[in-house]
Amino acid sequence: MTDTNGGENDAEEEVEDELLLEIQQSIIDLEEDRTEELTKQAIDEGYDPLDILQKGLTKGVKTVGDKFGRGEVFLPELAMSADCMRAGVQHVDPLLADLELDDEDTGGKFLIGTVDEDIHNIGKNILITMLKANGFEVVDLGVEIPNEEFVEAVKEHDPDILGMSALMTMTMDHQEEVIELLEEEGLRDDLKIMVGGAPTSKEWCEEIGADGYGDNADAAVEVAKELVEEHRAAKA
Ligand code: B12
Repeated sequence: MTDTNGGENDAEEEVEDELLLEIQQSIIDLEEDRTEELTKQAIDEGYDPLDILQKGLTKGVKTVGDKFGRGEVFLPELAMSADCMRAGVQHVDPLLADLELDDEDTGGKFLIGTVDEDIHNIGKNILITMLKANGFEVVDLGVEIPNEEFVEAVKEHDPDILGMSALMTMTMDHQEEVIELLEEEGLRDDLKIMVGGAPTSKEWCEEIGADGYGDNADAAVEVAKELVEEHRAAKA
């Protein structure tokens, strides 16, 4: 199994930078305009777009998610935090699109979707931007993809990698179910499988027999590159 925890851009790291902390706080305060303004300021000041994304925006939205989990805020606040996130991401996204992690262009084909009963797509879409920036051809199936639809899409698109995003403990089992279905259809060994999303982990990836995990988009792209190479080498 291939994985990485994201190295220097690890979202779990303690953030000390004032502006990044302000970006986090603007999401916690649900001030969408402020998030947008501060994100633009950070871009103008030359901050690394991955830092803005991971140490600012993502940490902020996850804090609101934690409060929601503890019953301290409710669905309207959760939705507003997503609006804040998007207000920032729309400005970071074009920079991510230009961000090649290295010179190597593997030219891999990545099929991706969010699993059934799950509508979360902000993280998936960020990952897609970064995969494309790194030379991947991406087929995005969208959200709430039934297990069988993943299998049909694998048959249709013949990807190097299938990626499944799941943001909820009650939907992550679909990742395992899709792998089982692919096994039943004799397709499992013809592709690499990556899993991601907040409740997933390296351990979960191993447990369900996936090939790779990434806890953020740049880590995931690095893993994807290795897996494409492995896949191409095995096919050669
Ligand atoms: C924003 C948000 C929403 C938004 C989603 C908007 C959208 N279009 O995506 C809205 C308000 C709509 C929403 C709805 C709900 N949500 Co919500 N939501 C969140 C929140 C706060 C942030 C998610 C997010 O965007 N994070 C930012 C991105 C950048 O990070 P990310 O998604 O993790 O993605 C990164 C990595 O994980 C990785 N990655 C992601 N996908 C993949 C895939 C692959 C293959 C790989 C390799 C890597 C990878 O790369 C990404 C980029 O770095 C989370 C809290 C959290 N801790 O995640 C709760 C959370 C996921 N939601 C939760 C819940 C319960 C819900 C609702 C059921 C609430 C309700 N009562 O209706 C509904 C779900 C409806 C449904 N059927 O899906 C819970 C789930 C709890 C659980 N244990 O399962 C959470 C954890 C909040 C909580 N603590 O309670 N939500």
